[in-house]
Amino acid sequence: MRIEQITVRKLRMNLKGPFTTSFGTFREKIFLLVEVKDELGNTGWGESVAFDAPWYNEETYKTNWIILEDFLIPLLEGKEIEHPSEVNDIFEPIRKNNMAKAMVEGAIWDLYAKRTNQPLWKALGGTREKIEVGISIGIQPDTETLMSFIDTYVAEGYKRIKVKIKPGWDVEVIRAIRAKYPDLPLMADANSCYRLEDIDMLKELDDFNLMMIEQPLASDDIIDHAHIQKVLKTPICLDESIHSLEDARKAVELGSCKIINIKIGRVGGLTESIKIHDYCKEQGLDVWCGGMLESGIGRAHNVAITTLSNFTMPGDTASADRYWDQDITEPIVTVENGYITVPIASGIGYEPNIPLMETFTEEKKVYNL
Ligand code: OSB
Ligand code: MG
Repeated sequence: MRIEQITVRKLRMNLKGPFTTSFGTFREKIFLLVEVKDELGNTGWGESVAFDAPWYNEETYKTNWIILEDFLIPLLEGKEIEHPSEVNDIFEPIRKNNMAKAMVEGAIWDLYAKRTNQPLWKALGGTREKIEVGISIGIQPDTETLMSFIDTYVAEGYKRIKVKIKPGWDVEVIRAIRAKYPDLPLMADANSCYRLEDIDMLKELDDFNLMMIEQPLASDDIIDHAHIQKVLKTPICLDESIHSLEDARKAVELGSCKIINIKIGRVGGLTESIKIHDYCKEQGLDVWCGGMLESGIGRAHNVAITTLSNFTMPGDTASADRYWDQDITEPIVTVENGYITVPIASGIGYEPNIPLMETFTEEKKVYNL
């Protein structure tokens, strides 16, 4: 197949409520979507998980657009692609910019699955027809507010609760949750806000039987994480620090984590996600799929990758209605009793509702290759 056209859209969607992490608060989501078209007129969709500011990693939706226009599109020009796993190699000359690469690669995977009449998850080698889902809850103004969110999501059946932590919103918050819910599958995500000298606080968290502590230390660190994993019985899960199979291998060899959160955008696409998944399976590490407050297009890709056999822990791909008044796919991603039933339609299985999408679109550009 040849990619003959790429359409980029910049969307702006309001979140239902603010989502606060240790690095900042999201009230809306500004992001890019791409639609790719082949020589037969098949199309595929991808979403970039880069935010509008370089808070989580160094990319933004604007840097994605530049990389796409100046480098990724020229690399695709005139290329005959047999299989989407080749896209990774085509983009190899470009360092990093993983979220920009992943949005195009994901769209080509969707197109390929449609072209070959199969659901994306089957094309990826997935085996599960239902996936387990957890939910990530942002930092709240007070513990009572947090507790009422937890009550709601537990009642809705989510399989585990993740709470964001930061200095001043950590041990006491976890203690309060455990007092009410001693057995709840619970974890904490620090988004890189602690340092090695916070080891005493991390040791206190070790007493609460958490499933894992996600990315406690710096976003580029695997050395200090190895130091703290040695003294903690709670598994460390790495998110921000892992950008590739090579990063995963080094973290595992050093003992920096026992679990990896795979985000398709952070690692540069579905092909690299599969490689990390396969490696972790061989090494006996659990993996799960993280979220980036995506629209239905990005969440559809998350659902597909989570069907691989070593995604043994619930992911963050919560129901669309937890984020948006109206999501842009048909159907919308829906969690029932803590499970998403994986779609059987070909491709991503959640098709864009274009008229609705247009209402959130602020810019659009068509590239003919
Ligand atoms: O670290 O997993 C994270 C949201 C924004 C940026 C980083 C993260 C998150 C989440 C929410 O935890 C995941 C989601 O519900 O999509
Ligand atoms: Mg995280």
